[in-house]
Amino acid sequence: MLELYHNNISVCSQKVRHALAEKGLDWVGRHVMLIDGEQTAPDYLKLNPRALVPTLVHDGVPVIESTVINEYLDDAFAAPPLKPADARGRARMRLWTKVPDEGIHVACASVSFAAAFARQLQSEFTPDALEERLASMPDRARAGRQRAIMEHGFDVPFVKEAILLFDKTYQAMEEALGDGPWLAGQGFSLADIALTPYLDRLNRLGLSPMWTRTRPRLADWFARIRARPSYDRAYTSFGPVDYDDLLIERGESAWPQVEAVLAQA
Ligand SMILES: N[C@@H](CCC(=O)N[C@@H](CS)C(=O)NCC(=O)O)C(=O)O
Repeated sequence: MLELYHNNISVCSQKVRHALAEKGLDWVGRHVMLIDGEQTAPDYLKLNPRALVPTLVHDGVPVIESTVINEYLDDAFAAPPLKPADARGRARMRLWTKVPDEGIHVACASVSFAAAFARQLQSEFTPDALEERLASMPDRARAGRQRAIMEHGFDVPFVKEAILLFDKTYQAMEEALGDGPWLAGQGFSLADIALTPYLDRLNRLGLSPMWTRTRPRLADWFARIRARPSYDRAYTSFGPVDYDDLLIERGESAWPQVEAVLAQA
């Protein structure tokens, strides 16, 4: 049996749900309420000591880290393959699957926090409850970043750097897509699954002009991804706790600030 501890709007959870949907695998969802801090509950920490989602539990054995989980799924369940058949194709694919862990994931958390989550938390928690929440996070650097954004919003230098990293990553994707329809070449792969959440999130935050205005191949790629049946199953209606569109409401106002950062670069 496959159980997935996940969250409806978490990008890393989307990535794993996307791989499960492409593989056509059945799974049982265990929804973790991040806003309530369920990821730091003692029982969950036994599965994932990093206090993060997702965690896959396959026949009782936990597997953590979304990049590792997706490779695991592709290794454990052969068809349809989500890795290129040849060594060169796999190397190319893995360069892309490393991208989230090498910076874009933290950048995504910073941009999301500045554009939406900080205000959401500040409107739902008292200052004391927010302090308690920050104190319970095992990753102290993450807690520090969240505190800085709650205090200074888009003015924090690392938020500006995060926006520039997105710009650079989107440009690299635009160029790679000149060689074929998918990031690793001719076939859809874990590379495409790994990067999709990082367009989907910015799209939901109202920041799609980062690719719709100047990156036609990337815009087409994202449209092709969204046209696949797996997109809906992974991103929209996986139930019982489906996506919620709070981010769109909160994100519209972020574009002028993001545009200003890009214009200064
Ligand atoms: N490298 C990890 C990152 C996981 C991660 O950052 N998960 C976020 C949601 S996307 C989380 O659980 N956040 C909870 C928190 O910040 O307290 C992975 O790829 O699985």
